[in-house]
Amino acid sequence: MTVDLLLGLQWGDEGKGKIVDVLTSKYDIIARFQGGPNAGHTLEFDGIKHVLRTIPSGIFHKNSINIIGNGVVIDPVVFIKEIEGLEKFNIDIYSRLLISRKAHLILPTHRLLDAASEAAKGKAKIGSTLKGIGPTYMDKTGRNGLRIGDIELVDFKERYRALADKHEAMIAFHDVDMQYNLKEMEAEFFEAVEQLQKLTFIDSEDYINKALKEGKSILAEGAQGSLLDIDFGTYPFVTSSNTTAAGACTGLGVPPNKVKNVFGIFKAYTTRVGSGPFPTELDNEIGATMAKVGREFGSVTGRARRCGWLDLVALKYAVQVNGVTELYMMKGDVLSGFDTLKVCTEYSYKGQKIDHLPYNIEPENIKPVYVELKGWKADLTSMTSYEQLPQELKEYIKFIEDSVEVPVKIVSVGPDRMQTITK
Ligand code: 2SA
Ligand code: MG
Repeated sequence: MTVDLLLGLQWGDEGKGKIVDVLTSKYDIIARFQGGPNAGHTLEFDGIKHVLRTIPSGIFHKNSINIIGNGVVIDPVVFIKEIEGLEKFNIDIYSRLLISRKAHLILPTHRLLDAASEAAKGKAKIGSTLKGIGPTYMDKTGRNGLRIGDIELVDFKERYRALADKHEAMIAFHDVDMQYNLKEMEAEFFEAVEQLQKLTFIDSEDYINKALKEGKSILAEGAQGSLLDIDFGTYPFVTSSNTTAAGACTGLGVPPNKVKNVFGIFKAYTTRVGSGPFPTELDNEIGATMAKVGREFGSVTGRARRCGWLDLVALKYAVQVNGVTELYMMKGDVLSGFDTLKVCTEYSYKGQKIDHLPYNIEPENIKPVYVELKGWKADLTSMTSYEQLPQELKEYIKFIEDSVEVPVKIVSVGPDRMQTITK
């Protein structure tokens, strides 16, 4: 069998959690391949809202196996809290969740280093989620990291100490004013590591490839979004992993020729949290309306998200880099009520019109060029079929499809599982 990918095409928060939940019943295995507790995948059903951080969204389905792949970074403290939250709903996590031994561990000092690095950057800060993501991936590529498999070694504590001591020296080097109680953080860390050992650690690349041979179907669930990719995103305002399609191969050990469908999720408009360029940002009433109606606040950190019009230049770029085969449009309901909608189709770059994402998309270099489309007034949230959708919305969708040359297959009209229209 093959692997399908589900990826966010913008700057994250496209609604991946909801869609992966809608899709999971079709797959035997759901796997996360990158990122860590910087993600917050929101799922709503039966009147309850769940926010998943590191655990794949298939955990709510009793027949799915969920894998945390080697490309993920795990903070045991956050992870155990997430498990405890799920246990309240009587979910048998222990039989449904497997963790790669090669996934890296986020240490308490990684979180401190993240904070120290951001503080030292001052105005130039990335706006990181302060979960220790950057420093953990730095240790991974710097070949210093600790992995899940190391927990099983007799000298884990010594290895931990050596790395944490080095981190402490680095924190001091940043020379920023920071108060912390590392002893307390470490006690919590080791308690969580103890708990973590109740879970099953596996050699996930072997497990996954054998599962493929046995005919099992796999869905790889991306976190963050394509424009936050370490290579193809708006560097340096990005996260530290490959959020794009290729990341699923390196983050799970899946060969490229086993990847089949690539589902790309995007919002009908655009949002971004943290710093960095955002060409179609609306720092005005329209943006404020989108934020309010769309409840645009980070599911984890509660940070307000910046809002703006749909950027088709950026979307086309993401579709290209990922090889998207189907598009899923989220939050169309949030755009109800506007007389006209703008869509960015080109950038004006150094006085010339271009239709691709240039190296530097800082506001002083590019200005978005918009096309105006008619808005719609109807409330979409109780609509259940594509035929019911307003003509203007259908035209909005058609405009997107013609521009990026990939069909929109799902239109989401609300946060609930049920508010999902298949075209
Ligand atoms: P980091 O923490 O090092 O990965 O941050 C680097 C940049 O990546 C952005 N980033 C995100 N953007 C949107 N959503 C994210 N996840 C949470 C969510 C965020 C939240 O899904 O709701 O709760 O606020 C996410 N994770 C990382 C981040 O803003 C930096 O720009
Ligand atoms: Mg999110």
